[in-house]
Amino acid sequence: MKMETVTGRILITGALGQIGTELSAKLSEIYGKDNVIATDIREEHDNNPAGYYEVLDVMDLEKAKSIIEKYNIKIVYHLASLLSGTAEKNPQLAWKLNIDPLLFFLNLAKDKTIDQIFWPSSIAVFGREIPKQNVGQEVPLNPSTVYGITKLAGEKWCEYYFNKYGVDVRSVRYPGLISWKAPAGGGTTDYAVEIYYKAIEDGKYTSFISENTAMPMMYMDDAIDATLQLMHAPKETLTVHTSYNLGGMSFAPKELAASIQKEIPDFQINYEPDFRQAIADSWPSSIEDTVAKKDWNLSYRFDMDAMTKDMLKNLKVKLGK
Ligand code: AKB
Repeated sequence: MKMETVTGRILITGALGQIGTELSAKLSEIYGKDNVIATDIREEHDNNPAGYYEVLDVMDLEKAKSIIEKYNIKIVYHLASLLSGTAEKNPQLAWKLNIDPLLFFLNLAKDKTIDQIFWPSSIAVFGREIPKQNVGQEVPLNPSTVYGITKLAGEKWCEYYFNKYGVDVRSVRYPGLISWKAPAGGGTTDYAVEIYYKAIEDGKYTSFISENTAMPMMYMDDAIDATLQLMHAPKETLTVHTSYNLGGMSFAPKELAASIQKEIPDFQINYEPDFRQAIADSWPSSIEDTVAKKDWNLSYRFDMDAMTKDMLKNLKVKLGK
């Protein structure tokens, strides 16, 4: 891949998380690892592919500022966030962690200290008073979860800073993300990651989401491609300044289990829904993303069966099976 040049360096928060792990690697490949500074709250960072690593609790805004200055950061991928399951248990922490650092980075962009921000929103912004299927870009947003409220507020802040100060902040509403490199943590869609580990390790899985509850999902390779397509798109082509819908695919636990059974015929699944079922019930089952396709050529490479094949192949190697 041809290496791109950047006028300043790139900072990633939450770099050891599910998205951050893969985005750090991809950005290091594209821009050169010396241009990528990975940060996360964790001390250990053995497999960090970026050129630099700094321990950062993203709520420590003084430290964040000193890292921005030290490395001449111009682009921020601000990924650190509490996800839906964890946020429901810690509403106040979720509000502080999911909003304060976003506002901090938006203000740095307003003051022209940094040039561009990526911030992830989620399908959690959707809630009641809309159809379950093919939810469009512009619909009433009525989240019923703490996480959804933080993501909706964040989207509105992004739009406000764009409208008022011309801040170049870009965002997508990620569906559930499925990947094998780093585990998911604290989300409602995490069952769709755990199921693959358990299929390989135990041949069976107990799902905390009920068998027919479909949610929008996406393989991580497609999510990383979409993120970079959006960040590289010419500013003038973008028409959404809250957050772009990403549809990916839509499936229920029963359908994912059937996809795994094509590869592991003896795999068994049963269902014990927990508090996350109510969160899943409040979300759409599928998302429509024609605006992203039109504005910045969003496209996907993986359907459910292609994802299952790739997940199982890579996880078997990772788990030594
Ligand atoms: C979660 O389940 O909380 C996340 C999300 C859909 O944003 N994966």
